[in-house]
Amino acid sequence: MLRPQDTATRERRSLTGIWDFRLDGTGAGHDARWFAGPLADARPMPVPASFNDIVPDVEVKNHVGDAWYQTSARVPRGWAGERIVLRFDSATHRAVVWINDTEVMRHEGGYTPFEADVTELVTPGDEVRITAAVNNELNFQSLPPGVVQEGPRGRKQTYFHDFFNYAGIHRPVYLYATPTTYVSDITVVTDFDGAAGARTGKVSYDVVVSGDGSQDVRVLLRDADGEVVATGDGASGELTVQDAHLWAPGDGYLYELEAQVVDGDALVDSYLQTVGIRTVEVRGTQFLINGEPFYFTGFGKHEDQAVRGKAHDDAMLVHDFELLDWIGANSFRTSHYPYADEVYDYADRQGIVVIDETSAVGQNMGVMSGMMGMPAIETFSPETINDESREVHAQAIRELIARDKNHPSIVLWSIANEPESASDASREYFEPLFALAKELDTTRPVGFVNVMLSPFGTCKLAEFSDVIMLNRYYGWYVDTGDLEVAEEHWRAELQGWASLDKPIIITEYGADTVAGLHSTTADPWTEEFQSAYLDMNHRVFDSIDAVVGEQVWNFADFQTSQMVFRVDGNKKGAFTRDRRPKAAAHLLRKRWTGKSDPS
Ligand code: GCB
Repeated sequence: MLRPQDTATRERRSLTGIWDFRLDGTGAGHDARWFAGPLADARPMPVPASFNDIVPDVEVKNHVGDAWYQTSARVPRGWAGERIVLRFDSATHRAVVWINDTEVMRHEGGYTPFEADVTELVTPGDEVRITAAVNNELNFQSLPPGVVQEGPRGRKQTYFHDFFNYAGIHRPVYLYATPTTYVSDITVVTDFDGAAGARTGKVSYDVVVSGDGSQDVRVLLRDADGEVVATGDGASGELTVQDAHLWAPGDGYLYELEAQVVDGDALVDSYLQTVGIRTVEVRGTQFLINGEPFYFTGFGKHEDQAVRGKAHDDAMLVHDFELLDWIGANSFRTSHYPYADEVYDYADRQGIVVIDETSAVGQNMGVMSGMMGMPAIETFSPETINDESREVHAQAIRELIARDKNHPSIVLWSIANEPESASDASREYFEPLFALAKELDTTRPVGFVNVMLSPFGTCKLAEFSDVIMLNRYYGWYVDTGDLEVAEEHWRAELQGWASLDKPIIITEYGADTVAGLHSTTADPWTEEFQSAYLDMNHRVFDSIDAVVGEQVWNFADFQTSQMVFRVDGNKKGAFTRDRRPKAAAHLLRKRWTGKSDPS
């Protein structure tokens, strides 16, 4: 499924703005056909935004169930004779969508796009009513999982992950038009020959055309100056680029592939696909980009900010990337779900390396009972995470790779964060999912993120992972405050993992820190402790060759559900939620750039 574009043959109309909105905790709106007319008793709600923090009302913030959104839009007159599509970049966590009185689509999963061909239901020049019932409930068959319980004050959502269950329409919505015969998919895979200075780039492409018209395809590859550097005929082939400028970390050089459907001399459709020529390979304990060892510096991030919650926001996007540049980060992980398309586009352009993660987070009841004092239940069982859940997970992997496969910035797929991984049941659940991801993309390594509860020697999934990704909190959740003991324990465990002859990325290490809290004795929660904690971790990483990356948890403070050990959210950010640096940010900048001046 390709993103909407404005090209010589395509046009899109954004439906972002203020929509009508109404909560529906009992699901009454479906039977009452709220889609069949103007939404009664509606209040205004911005799209994109999480609805939770827009209104100062706990009922809105903690709402469980459906949230109805409605808008109307005029279909451009000029779209007569075109194929017209309605697209949501995401709706969290699932949605049913109507055009006027007709249901046009349903989608499960809160972080990937969905769309419907609505040509037959709309008349160019006329207005249409668009209604979406967005549901935010989490259960054992959703990603991420959760449980809805009846409480004294109505239904309450609990979940097993450490970020607030923001919901709503988080990303843009479009009506767009394409020709009736159109490019429906493009896959590019890149490679190169030759040494630095005289590289010949190879761009294999595969274009899928849908519709009844001409299926003839022509492709043109342009460099960043707009010069055509290669052309090809046919729906698939390989283009050769003399003296190719490679995409590399810190150098987001992009070519642009134009895929044209042609009918003789006539242009039927045109779609533009950016291309970064680069390779990714795991060899022994090395992670190679363009054949050169790469060391990840950066963060696990979140899509999270005040007021908007998880909504995409260009100002925040650009600001966050400026901060990544300032601090010397060359990478981040899209913890713990696929981010907005715009984020990967920008990472491609900025030469920032991305570990792309599914929304499989919290599949671990051990963490819940061990750390959060919840009753012990089995993670994988017919009543909890089961075969149906696995199919949902498989679909999430399919949608992630289908959406993101052409981004040069993405070098590694993470199919889950901290699932149970020491049991036979976890192995049974995950083995086919690793196989699926590897089958869908043979060009990138695949991994998952291991939790402390499955230390070295106990993990039953590591053998399927091309890269070992570890989240460890020695000195914080264990050996709290005792950095000397923590250092010994951490080094001992890491030496074990290093014996597997795979690259190791530390995908999380961090300490909650209240900005402005200080102590001479570096006590937990102070800025001094966060710095000392990071220094200790860095000593450990620097002593182990197989460690090829360090991503601090987290880039910035973020909102969570209410828990006794969260103070207005998780405070492990190097930056505060409004992106002010803590002392740790300066420490990281020194380590990653060598710079210590304040600007
Ligand atoms: C983890 C999780 C992350 C949490 C973090 C923490 O291991 O992957 O989602 O926020 O720990 O701060 O506890």
